[in-house]
Amino acid sequence: MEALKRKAAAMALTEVRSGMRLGLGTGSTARHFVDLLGEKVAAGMDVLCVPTSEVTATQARGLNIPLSDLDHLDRLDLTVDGADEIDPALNLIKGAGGALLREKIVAASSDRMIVIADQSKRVAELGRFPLPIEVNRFGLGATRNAVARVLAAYGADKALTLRGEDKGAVYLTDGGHLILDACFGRISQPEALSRELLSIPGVVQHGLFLGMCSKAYVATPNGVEVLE
Ligand code: ABF
Repeated sequence: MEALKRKAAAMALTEVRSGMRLGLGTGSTARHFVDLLGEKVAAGMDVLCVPTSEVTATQARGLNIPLSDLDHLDRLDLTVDGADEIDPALNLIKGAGGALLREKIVAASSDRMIVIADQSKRVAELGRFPLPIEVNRFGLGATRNAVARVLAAYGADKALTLRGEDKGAVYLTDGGHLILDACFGRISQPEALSRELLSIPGVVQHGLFLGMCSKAYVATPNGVEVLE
């Protein structure tokens, strides 16, 4: 599996040119990309990067990859990131790694977003994977109920869980928020669901990335498939 992820990452790296401003994704597949980018930087490639998480920032610093942020860079040329699900239209579910808010801000600030993944991430319809919904700590009970009402209207009749609650340590994002994971089975109206979730004041962001990804490199045992 790791070899497959690395192959997808290597394909995405072929799109990177010296002088580019890059968004660096989060997760085990994006980690391979950052590793390989580090080798290019060591060999003289000139890039300036914005990481999507503290974990990725730490990795990139360790590889001497020059970093900046979106206070200093208005636009990025390309973001390369992983995903939890990819549908045939390249709509995504992201956020298993908890970095969805920064990932979405960085992707939205990029001219192009490329996803790298192994074939297990391909789905005919989004929703098999729980949808992460990042929420503010203030008013959690009310926000959770409001989210549950929206989910019920969209067919998510299974549990809505607060990430980490079952382990006795609630998960906190880099931004200090919490994550609710919502099980759908299938999400038949992702755009409408996205709008409704974002209309709840306590919802900071969710893991539906709709119309943001322009290309995906998906590694299979027979080679890397390009979806666009
Ligand atoms: C990030 O890492 C997340 O948005 C996504 O949830 C996850 C994918 O991780 P992996 O590459 O480890 O499967 O991209």
